[in-house]
Amino acid sequence: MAMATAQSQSLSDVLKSVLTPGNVPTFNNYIGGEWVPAKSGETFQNLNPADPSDVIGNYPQSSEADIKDAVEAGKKAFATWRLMPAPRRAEIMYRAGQLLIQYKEEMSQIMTREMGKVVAETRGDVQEAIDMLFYMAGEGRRLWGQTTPSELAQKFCMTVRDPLGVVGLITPWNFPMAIPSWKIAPALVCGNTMVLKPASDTPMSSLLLVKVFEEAGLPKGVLNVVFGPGSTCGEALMGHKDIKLVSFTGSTDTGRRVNEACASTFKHVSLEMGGKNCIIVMDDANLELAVDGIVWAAFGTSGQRCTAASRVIVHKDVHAKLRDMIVEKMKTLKLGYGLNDGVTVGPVVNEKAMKGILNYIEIGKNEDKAELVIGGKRDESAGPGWFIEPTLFDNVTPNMRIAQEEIFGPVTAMIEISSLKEAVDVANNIDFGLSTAIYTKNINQAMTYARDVQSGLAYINAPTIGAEVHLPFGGMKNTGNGHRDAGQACLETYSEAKAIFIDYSDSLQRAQIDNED
Ligand code: UN1
Repeated sequence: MAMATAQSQSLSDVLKSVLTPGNVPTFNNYIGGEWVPAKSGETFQNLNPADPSDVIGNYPQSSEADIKDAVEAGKKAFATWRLMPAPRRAEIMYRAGQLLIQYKEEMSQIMTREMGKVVAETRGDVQEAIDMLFYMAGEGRRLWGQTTPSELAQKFCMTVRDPLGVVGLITPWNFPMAIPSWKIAPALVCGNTMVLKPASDTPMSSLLLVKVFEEAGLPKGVLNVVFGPGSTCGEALMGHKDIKLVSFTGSTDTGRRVNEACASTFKHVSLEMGGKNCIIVMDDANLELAVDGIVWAAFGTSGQRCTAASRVIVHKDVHAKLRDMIVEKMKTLKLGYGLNDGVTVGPVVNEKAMKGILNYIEIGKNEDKAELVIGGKRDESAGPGWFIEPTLFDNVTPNMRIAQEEIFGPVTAMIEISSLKEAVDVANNIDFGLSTAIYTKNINQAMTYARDVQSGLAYINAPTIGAEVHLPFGGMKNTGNGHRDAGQACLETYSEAKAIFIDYSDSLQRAQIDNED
């Protein structure tokens, strides 16, 4: 079959080439508005986790030299992009959002094929990118600073937001359009240029997002994408003197490395890392509702969300009943290829991930008291790919490894408590602080939980997943470094405050000195 490349094709032709059965296109990096292969000439394959014999495409195996070119292109484009009025920059983003709407279905299908989650969820992923583009496009006509009084009579004070320059974006595979959009959209509207280094498990979704911006008329060099491993491309971004910010979403271990690598050049660093999220179920909860929330939050995206509920902290009076109800609901889940009818849980992303999750299941089984209730195995009947049965442990105690460490798979652990105070203590007794939830009808309990819980997202009578783009997304403790994606907060990450003072007295007015009559 003829090899197609992304360089000369329109977005709709690229989509067609990927969707044509048997066709395996080869794609390039996007640097300075040109589609170019890696300098090494090497490529890597993008495989379907539901069926690894299904090759979706070939992508450039890039290295430091490619990153250097991309940063250079970003620097060149920055000179003019920063001067384009923000409302004009935003218009490009509106057009990009409209293109995503137009091609949402094709993009969702391709995303399911490359990373596994079921198509209802990949539609949500593309939708989240649409929401973020429109939300940030609106910012083009706000980007508010402050006007504030001066201590001197004939002086005017205000702040504006300056872009940082060329920023580096390192994004994960579990939300391959939503998370890049959380970073690209505010970076663009604030006037930055950027180099995107997407996860190697999901190059196609990132490429499609970049194609969308190309077709929407983004000037050359503003958004560059370089495919390749973190060990070369990620490191090269972090080590490049002209990268001003590295925004990273991924594991806590890699985030620590990003933080260290960026320290000596004083880069800004925005980190969104692991989670060990919980759902608390109190004795007065609507248990049907709680079960729906638990099963969705624990097994949606096969548990591969930073926000997945991997602990269920349950009041002793409803423990046995809740457990039975969860098991019943789990039996209705259907494991399989996410594009097939009726499938509710897809594969995990690759073989290494599968082995890591199965290893955690073994660790859980070897804990003295913990009981494996249902699941716990690879399921080869679901397909040739990386399928793991949704898995429930019970009688887990708060310090067991399966209650402390991020598993990033379809595994959740029930922990019994006897009071709200104990529930919140258990919820907080971890190194992470991304998302938590409580099911209770008691407003006093709900508000006490909301006051005391240490997590960046806190849900009442709703599961740990379901963030919306106009609210800040991020976590406390080892989940982050104080930054937030999305919401108004992301504008702080992608801009710097400049305080401007205008003196209209025609004389020297000295602050702190001439302010007395
Ligand atoms: C993630 O888990 O990595 O709230 C992101 C949610 C989604 C985003 C999750 N809107 O679960």
